[in-house]
Amino acid sequence: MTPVSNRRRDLAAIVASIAATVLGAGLGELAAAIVSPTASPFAVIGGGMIDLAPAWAKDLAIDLFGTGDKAALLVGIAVLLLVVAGAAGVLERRRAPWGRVVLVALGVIGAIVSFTRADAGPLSPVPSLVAGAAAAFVAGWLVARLRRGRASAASGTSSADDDGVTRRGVLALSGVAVLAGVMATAGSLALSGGARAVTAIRAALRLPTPATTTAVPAAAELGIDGLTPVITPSADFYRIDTALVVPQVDPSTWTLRVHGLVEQEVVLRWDDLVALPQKETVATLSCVSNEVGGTLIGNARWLGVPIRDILERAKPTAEADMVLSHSVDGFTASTPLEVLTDGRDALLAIGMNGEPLPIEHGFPVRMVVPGLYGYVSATKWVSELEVTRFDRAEGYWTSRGWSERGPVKLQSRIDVPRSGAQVAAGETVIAGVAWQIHVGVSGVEVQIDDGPWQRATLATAISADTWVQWSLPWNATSGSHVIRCRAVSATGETQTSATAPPAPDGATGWDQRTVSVA
Ligand SMILES: Nc1nc2c(c(=O)[nH]1)N[C@H]1C(S)=C(S)[C@@H](COP(=O)(O)O)O[C@H]1N2
Ligand SMILES: [Mo]
Repeated sequence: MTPVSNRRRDLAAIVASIAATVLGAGLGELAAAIVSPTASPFAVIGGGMIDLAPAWAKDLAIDLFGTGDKAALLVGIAVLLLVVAGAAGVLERRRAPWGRVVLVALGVIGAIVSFTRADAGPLSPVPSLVAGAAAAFVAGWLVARLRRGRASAASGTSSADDDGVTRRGVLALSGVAVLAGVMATAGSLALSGGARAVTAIRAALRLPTPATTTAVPAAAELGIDGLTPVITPSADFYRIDTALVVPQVDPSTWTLRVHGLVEQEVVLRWDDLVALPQKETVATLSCVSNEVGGTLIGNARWLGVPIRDILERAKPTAEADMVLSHSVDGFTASTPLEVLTDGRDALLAIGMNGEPLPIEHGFPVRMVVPGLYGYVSATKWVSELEVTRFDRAEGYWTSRGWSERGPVKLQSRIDVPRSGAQVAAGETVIAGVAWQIHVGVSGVEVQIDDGPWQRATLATAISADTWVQWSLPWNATSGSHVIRCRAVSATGETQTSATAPPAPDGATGWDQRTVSVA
């Protein structure tokens, strides 16, 4: 036995084990597509990792990958899995059956984690167990062939290249296993009928006509090139959530249970909800993770039923001070009862910009509460309103170190010119958006280099619940310039220059752009 052939055999074992794992993973996905899409081994492990991640990890992931954080996580898991699979191959060749044990253990870990997921059912562990068992079986079989090749070569009963042929045979079979794994994965995608079904149901839905609407005045839109439109198209609306697999909720089986500290438990079905008087309102939604100058904020027309109308039926008891909203996927948000009943347009929303909610924005029903960051108010795929107290329960992000309450802070952003933009000297324009949702903005001031603060022109605000566009003409002189902006709230407060990071309750500081004028 030469060292070279040993190394070659190790390599062949690594390839075989990785191929077996690709096949196992593919079969796991196929099993998940049949029993329950959210039980996919990748979704289960990724979801578990997201839930275990500490507070800073949310921001770090958003910083590093933007809203592609989920794809990055899945790629990371896949790479890690293949590294472990490769090691298991070497282990199996040298110390059988320990390689198989490692692969089965991976499946068992997935099965155990699957039980901890919010939407776990009795079949949830099946896909992970299928994946682990298939990977172990195929890896064991392939590596055994490698070992047999060695045995026959060593005993001298076969020709000298018997080893090579066996190794090549194992590599060829590994190729077949990878192909089968890829086909199984493709099959699982084709079989994801649940997602297609809900997409079709959504497409066929007709939204009820609102009893009251909010008009969007023409003067709310300044119409400046490069300035964020006052209403964000749904396709451009930022998306933030912990759901690795977007929940697929059929309105015909959706229910909302209102319970806890209430005199009367209430269960609403979709037909009950759409039969109630609907309100259409415009509100800006911001993520607490939005950095100064960031884009995790959008403004949309929302259609839905005021949450206070639902709470009125349930009659919260005097001791209640919070509503913990639950999503079908286990996410929770703690919203002060006071905010939900003070008369603002806090909605159980079913429509966004004139259409049913997009599936990734919470179809069929989500919450929208003007004035609060999304993490304490905007529960998507909402299924439960638990009336409780702040000293008895905590929302998802609060238990991970974020603040218990999250009123949106006074902020303003420069959209034009873009950071690092090349601007031609002469008359141009500086423009952006400003907000303190549910308080309103009375002015925006702009400073160029160390010059005086100049008052910008505000567009007509749709309401205090939305951001407002602003602009300032600028006679740009050649050279490099620093532009800063700050908002003044409707209550006369000036946006603070003190910088704070997003955690634990929202970023502060002034947005600033450096532009070079030619
Ligand atoms: N079910 C569920 N709802 C959720 C979240 C979540 O992770 N899961 N994230 C919240 C956060 S942090 C924000 S900022 C908003 C974002 O809503 P959007 O994705 O529609 O923009 O949803 C909120 N609702
Ligand atoms: Mo958020």
